[in-house]
Formats: sequence, structure tokens, C-alpha cells
Amino acid sequence: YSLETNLRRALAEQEFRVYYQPKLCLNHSSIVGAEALLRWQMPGLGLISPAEFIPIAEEIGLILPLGRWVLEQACQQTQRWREQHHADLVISVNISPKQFQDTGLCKFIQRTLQQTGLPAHALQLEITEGLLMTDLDTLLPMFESLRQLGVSISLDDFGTGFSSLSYLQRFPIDNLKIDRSFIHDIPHNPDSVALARAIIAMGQALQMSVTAEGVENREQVQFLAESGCQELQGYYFSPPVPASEFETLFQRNW
Ligand code: G
Ligand code: G
Ligand code: NA
Ligand code: MN
Repeated sequence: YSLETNLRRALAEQEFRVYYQPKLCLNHSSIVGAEALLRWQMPGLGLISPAEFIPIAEEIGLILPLGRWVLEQACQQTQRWREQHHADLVISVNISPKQFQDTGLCKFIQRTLQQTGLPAHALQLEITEGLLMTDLDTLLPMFESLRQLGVSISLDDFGTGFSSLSYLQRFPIDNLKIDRSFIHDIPHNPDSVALARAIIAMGQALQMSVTAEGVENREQVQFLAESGCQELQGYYFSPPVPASEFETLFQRNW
């Protein structure tokens, strides 16, 4: 079978899983959110990374049903956690450009929020810079509808794309997520340190919250704390884990 045939079958046969990675708030030393990350559990082959199959899912048009499935799962799970463990938990879901350009996205999200009971402010969509360089005429109405709905928007992998900084003004973006390539060499590489500081300062100046991803050690945590970055995510705290394992993290002393 081709990967394409396999992908279509996988959705029908429920071989996809949603993993969750915690986001920590330094101020409160506690979990404030989670990022939903898709995994493919192919029988006999173990877990396959989305880096391998998302591009193909986009190519064959499967990203729309697959992306909607992730949104439904993540909203349902998060509302359950909000009721049982953590009333303020926020869920972040990655949205590919093809999904964002789907005119039905906003209605689908609205319906999913209604059905799961998750409040709109507890849902954050992670988009990438590349999206912002596509057609303004379709992008702006989409941003406007999402803003009216009350969901927030995070700019993922920030600093790696080629979008001009004027886009930060043009679009209602709530959060900047510093790409992990900038975090990786902190605190030893002076360029990474300077760039991370600059991104944090820019976020603050534009009234956006700033999240650091790819945080892997204590030195990075200390640097980010000193630099005023409040929200952290990375292997230092936890890798992405299945929902059942994520629940054990609520009890942990961070
Ligand atoms: O979790 P991991 O590092 O393997 O993810 C690899 C890439 O796949 C990342 O860029 C991540 O943003 C992307 N990704 C993970 N889950 C989803 C998803 O549900 N939808 C989309 N569009 N991308 C995802
Ligand atoms: O593109 P995006 O930022 O959505 O990618 C998220 C991916 O990053 C997840 O698939 C996850 O597996 C990976 N990731 C999460 N934390 C870390 C980390 O601390 N270091 C590295 N190298 N990757 C991470
Ligand atoms: Na992401
Ligand atoms: Mn990212």
C-alpha cells in the first residue's frame, strides 16, 4: 500500500492519537496549558511523527478531516480536564495553512466549542509565519471571525519564517512562540541570547504574550525567567505524552 492509501485507512480505523505537552507558567510554577500534537500509531510500526505524514495529508486533502478530528479530540479532552483537574487549562492546536484557508473552519470551531462545552478563550490556534504571506483578502476575514468567536492566535516557530514584522501589526496575534532553534544554544551562544531577548521585548512592546518552546535544561529556564518570558514548553518539563499520562502531571510539584 502507498502511504496515501494508508493515511486514509488510518483515519477510518482510528490509528491516530493526540499527545499533549504541558506549557508551564514561571510565575506560578504550574501548568497553564497544553499543546495537542498528532501521532500515528501504525500497527506493527509504532509511532510515526507528523513531520512525516502531515505534508502528505496536506497534499491529498486529508488534512481537513484529520485537522478537524484533532480539534474535536483536543477540545473534548481539555474540557474534561478543566472540569476534573484544572479549571483554567488552555489548549493549543496546530492549524496548517490549508485548514486556515478553509472557509468552514470558524463554523466548525464554533460547533465544536458548543458540543464540548469548552469556552472559546480556552482554545488557542498555533499558526506559522508562512501562512501570513498568503492571500490577505481571505486571511483578514478569517482572523476577524476567529477574534469575534474569542479564540486566541499564536504565531508558532516565530523567527524562522520570512514574514515581515509589519504582519505583527496587521493581524490580531495574541502570542509569539519563540522557535526552539533560538532556545537551543542558550545561554552559550551570544547571538541566540540576543535574538531571544529581542523577541521577548518585541512581544512585550506589542502586548503579546511570549512562549519559549524547546526548553531542555535549567540554564535555559533561568535565562528565560530573567528575561521576562513567562510561558515555557519543552523536554525539560515533559515530552508530549498520551492523555492518561498528562493527567499525572497536574499533581506534580514543578
Ligand atoms: O510533535 P512533533 O515534533 O513530531 O511534530 C512535528 C511537526 O508536526 C511540528 O511542526 C508540529 O507543529 C506538527 N504537528 C503536530 N501535530 C499537528 C497537528 O495536529 N496539525 C498540524 N497541522 N501539524 C501538527
Ligand atoms: O512545530 P512545532 O513547534 O509545533 O513542533 C512541536 C514539536 O516539538 C513537537 O512535536 C515536539 O515533539 C517537539 N518538541 C517539544 N519539546 C521539545 C524540546 O524540548 N526539544 C526538541 N528538540 N523538540 C521538542
Ligand atoms: Na506548534
Ligand atoms: Mn513550534
